[in-house]
Amino acid sequence: MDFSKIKSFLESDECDNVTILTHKSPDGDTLGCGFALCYLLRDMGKKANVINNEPFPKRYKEFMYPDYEPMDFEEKCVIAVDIADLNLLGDNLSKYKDSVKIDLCIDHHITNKKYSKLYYIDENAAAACQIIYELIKYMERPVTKLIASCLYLGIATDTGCFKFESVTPKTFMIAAELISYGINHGYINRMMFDVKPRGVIGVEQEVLRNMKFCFDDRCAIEYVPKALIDNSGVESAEFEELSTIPLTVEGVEIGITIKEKGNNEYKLSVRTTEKHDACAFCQTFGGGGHLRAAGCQIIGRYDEVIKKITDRAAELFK
Ligand SMILES: [Mn+2]
Repeated sequence: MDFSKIKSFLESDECDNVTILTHKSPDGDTLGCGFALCYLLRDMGKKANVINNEPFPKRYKEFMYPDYEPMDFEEKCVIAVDIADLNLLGDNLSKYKDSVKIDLCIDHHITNKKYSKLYYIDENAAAACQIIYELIKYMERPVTKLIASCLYLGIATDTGCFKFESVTPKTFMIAAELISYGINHGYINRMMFDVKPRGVIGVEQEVLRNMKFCFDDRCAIEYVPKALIDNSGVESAEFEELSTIPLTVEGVEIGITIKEKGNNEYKLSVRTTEKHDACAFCQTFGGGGHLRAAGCQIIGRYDEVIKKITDRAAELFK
């Protein structure tokens, strides 16, 4: 798949009244793609909306959708961004889980299921927002300051503020061009990576206190009970960075975060150093993602879940 096909599709009459799908528990990358694409299409005179399983997080509002209003139309076209698997849409968007309904998918996950009619997948892109930027340039459409802000935020957050090994010269080149549109990148970085609500600190204290180490301290596991998040008074998007904590401990090669989602329902986030493949780890449980950061869902009693995870980790430390 190349940009020329995507360009002609986006310019065609077929591509109007567009619903843009973003993944559940939305992060900066999926929303950055969604809104940048939405503003691009609206600028081309088309009708487009972004939708998500949950309300859009307040955390990203000033940078991505300060004045966003959904448009009224009868949907003709559906585009998915940063979504590897239609299961990641969430229950409220389940009517889109039928792959014939998805016209185009733009993504950067190696584990993308290629569920759409058209797709553009570049697993070498550090963030899906990187692809959207290249696409807008390819189409010779204007990059507004708001579009630049959406895309910069998506790239910064998906790369841990340009720290991950997924970052390439192209990532920096694109980021450099994006900051030339006058966005306040220093402020975005500070709000995304340094500043957190008081409620998050309370949750981190609790989670750190109970962090478990195993396999000669090469694996760290933190557990986040649902009640802890619910009682924090902070929206869940603010806990995006929680899963990076275990790997910050010296000597840890695999950092695992277990978030309780419901009764016997857990979401795993796995982060690894260059010694291990986080994606392969999560694929064992039906999930996926990237080489150093991946996720999956596990159903079962907590003790069973812990056993499954440690058994899987044991294979790596044999
Ligand atoms: Mn992404």
